Amino acid sequence: MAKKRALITGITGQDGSYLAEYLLEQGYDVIGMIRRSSTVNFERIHHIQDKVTLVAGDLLDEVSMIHLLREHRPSEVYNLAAQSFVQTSFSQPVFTGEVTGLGVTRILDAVRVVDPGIRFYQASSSEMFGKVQAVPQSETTPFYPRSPYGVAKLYGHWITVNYRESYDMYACSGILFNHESPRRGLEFVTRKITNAVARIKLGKDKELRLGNLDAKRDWGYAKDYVRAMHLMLQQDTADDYVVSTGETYSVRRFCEIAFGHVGLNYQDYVVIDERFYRPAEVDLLVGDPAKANKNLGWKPQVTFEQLVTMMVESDLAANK
Ligand code: NAP
Ligand code: G4F
Repeated sequence: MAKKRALITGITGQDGSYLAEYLLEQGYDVIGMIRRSSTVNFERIHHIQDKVTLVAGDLLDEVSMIHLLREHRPSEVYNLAAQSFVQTSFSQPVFTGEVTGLGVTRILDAVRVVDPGIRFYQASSSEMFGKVQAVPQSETTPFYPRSPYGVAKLYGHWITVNYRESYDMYACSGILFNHESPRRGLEFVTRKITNAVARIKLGKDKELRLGNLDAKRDWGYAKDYVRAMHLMLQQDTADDYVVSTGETYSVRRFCEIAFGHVGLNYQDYVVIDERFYRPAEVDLLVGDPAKANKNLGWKPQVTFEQLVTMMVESDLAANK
């Protein structure tokens, strides 16, 4: 049987790197779309670089994606590329809209033009629930985004649904809650904390400056979540799914566990800094993963405490 072939946009990111590993394990040919930059940023994929095919393209440029889809003819496309940092979306709202919002139309339309039979996954986000209208949040909970990023993702979600309904495309929107790992970008709160814990423990830093410690998130492990993306594209019919753990913890609790793991008290090191507050906050996210559990047979395997300690241990090793 011919090998399955998948295109991943955002392969240099946290999720792209784990998804590429996972699809290689499943026997796929993996094509990774990378954007041109003046320096190479392959840290997360250098260990699999000789096993994947990297091709140039950009979500801002539909023609680039039409060309690479024509040349490589994947059977599945995973659109993970985005300006994904919520804080930056407040200072760069137009750019975020172009990439994270309109970028989805560009790639969906490229798929429609080249081969509407290609299966499509869109990386949607629990940020779309924003000021939550129900607890926990499920596929039927109304959306109320609280950031330009959340608004852009909501556009991406609905254009995915619209292309599915208009052109009968197999297009899925995965509404993923926060997922973290040792490969998480250093600007996101979890990795910012675990990296600081390691540096403080090793005597390299003295404090950690954070914003709102009372925000609550449903945090899972990125490696668990890429399995759900793949499962969504293996069903008889395309659908949208919430992917989450069903548990929620505050940033403060994350700090307690992370500092506690190395025998420190977070209150001795964390300094509240107004610069890290957001113009509008998402106070609470907790997802209901029942549909993904039932239809996809998906369940997370790593607990919150295991995730936090795994990230601290990894940052201790990296900072030594
Ligand atoms: P990430 O680490 O920030 O990775 C983003 C990727 O997008 C990078 O590979 C980046 O390339 C690429 N990219 C950015 N702009 C691009 C453009 N114009 N053209 C092509 N590629 C571009 O994000 P992540 O955490 O892996 O998340 C993956 C996706 O899931 C994102 O869409 C994110 O919004 C969404 N999501 C994430 C979470 C989460 O908790 N992680 C939850 C829900 C949804 P460079 O390396 O060149 O910058
Ligand atoms: O780690 P964060 O920046 O992630 P956020 O905003 O929840 O977004 C992440 O998850 C979304 C899914 O819901 C993704 F779609 C998105 O791409 C991204 O991956 O912030 C988490 C919470 C926020 O409430 C923030 O206000 O932590 C709070 N926080 C407190 N101090 C901080 C800080 N966040 C950051 N980044 N830095 C701080 O110093």
